[in-house]
Amino acid sequence: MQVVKYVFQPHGDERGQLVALEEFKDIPFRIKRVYYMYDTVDGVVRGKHAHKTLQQILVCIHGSCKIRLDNGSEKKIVPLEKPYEGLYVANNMWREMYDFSPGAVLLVFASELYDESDYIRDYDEFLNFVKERKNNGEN
Ligand code: T46
Repeated sequence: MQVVKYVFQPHGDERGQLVALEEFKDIPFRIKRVYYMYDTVDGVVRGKHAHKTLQQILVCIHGSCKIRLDNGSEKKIVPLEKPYEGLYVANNMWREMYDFSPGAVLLVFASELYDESDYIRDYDEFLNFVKERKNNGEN
């Protein structure tokens, strides 16, 4: 499984750092939605789903957390610890976010508007989805 992590260019000077992200340049899709999570309760695991079409870039802009990615046959754990790093998460990837440090803020850029019907929340359904895509010659 290939993990795609972007390292964004900070504009640093004596005042501190600034990161600017533009669609199709730093973010590989049109940004239709931005959301973020904070005050995450200690020990909690978020996510536990995949998507039919949604692509996202996850940036832990404060603190740290871990992302578990699962493509149906392989799993990888990706730590997000830097505000200038973005993890690309494709639709067909089961994702779990956990191990949030106190005060962590996870910012997400999404390629689509919120749509509950795009979620695959059942793991067996996810495995079937991945299998069908493979049978159809899709990634
Ligand atoms: C994902 C991971 C990384 C909305 O109303 N609009 C939104 O855009 C989103 C993302 C959520 N919601 C509502 C739906 C639920 O009532 O906010 C509540 C929490 O959402 P959810 O349980 O889906 O949150 P996570 O942290 O499990 O997952 C989220 C995204 O939903 C998901 O697409 O990939 O973050």
